[in-house]
Amino acid sequence: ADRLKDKIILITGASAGIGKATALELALAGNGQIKLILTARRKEKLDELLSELQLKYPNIKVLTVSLDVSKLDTIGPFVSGLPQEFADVDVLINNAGLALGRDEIGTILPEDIQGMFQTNVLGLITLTQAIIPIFKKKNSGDIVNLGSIAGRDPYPGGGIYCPTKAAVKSFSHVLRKELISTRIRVLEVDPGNVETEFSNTRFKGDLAKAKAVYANTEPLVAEDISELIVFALTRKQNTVIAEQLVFSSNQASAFHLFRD
Ligand code: 8X3
Repeated sequence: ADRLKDKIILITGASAGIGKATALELALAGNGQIKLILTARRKEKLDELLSELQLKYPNIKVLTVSLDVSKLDTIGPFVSGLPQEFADVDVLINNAGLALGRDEIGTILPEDIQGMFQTNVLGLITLTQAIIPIFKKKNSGDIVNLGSIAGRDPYPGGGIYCPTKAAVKSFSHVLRKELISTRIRVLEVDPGNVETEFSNTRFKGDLAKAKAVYANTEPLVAEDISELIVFALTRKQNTVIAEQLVFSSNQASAFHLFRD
């Protein structure tokens, strides 16, 4: 808990799923003695989360900002415009990301290709670039990147999503190597199936298709992943949990999924 004390923690995609669960888990682990910058497209969801956090932790400092990381030219102004109290970011959690469709290559919609790369890759890279100078200046800071089993074990129907997550992994590797002489940590978490809004988004609101992904598998939930993010962040400074590949007990690869 002491290791989180007074940290300024920026989370993207904090309105739901793993991002939201991570905000709550960090507040719990830090006993409310942290500053959270919560960003997502849906500001009203962030403000609901802000109320929930303030009710539980009267002293917590929370800033909610409507940010769509796919709108690359809004990222620089967002970082340089952070109020002084929140400007000296200590932790960046690159959580925002999405899958759109499971169409085979040759039939993928151009807007889906663009949508996934824009958020999962270009948004993540652009925000990281904007934060890195802050970390380098003080020679400390943590970056958590949300990868996926999809980035290691590409599957049919993942023609774009899988490459975006492979790009996240490659980017994390380069960054870790470039930062080897610093105290800045790069911590990647690679989940398998986690039941969140992920599949609702992928199947564009087709709830039956979304539910079928997790049917009879006892999937992980967002809190299972946020616990691991907080675990990695709260190890001692010299410990880098570079990558965590996480499955439910019914999953062993992108393909091996036991349904009972
Ligand atoms: C989410 C996991 O297997 O649907 O990143 O790609 S999967």
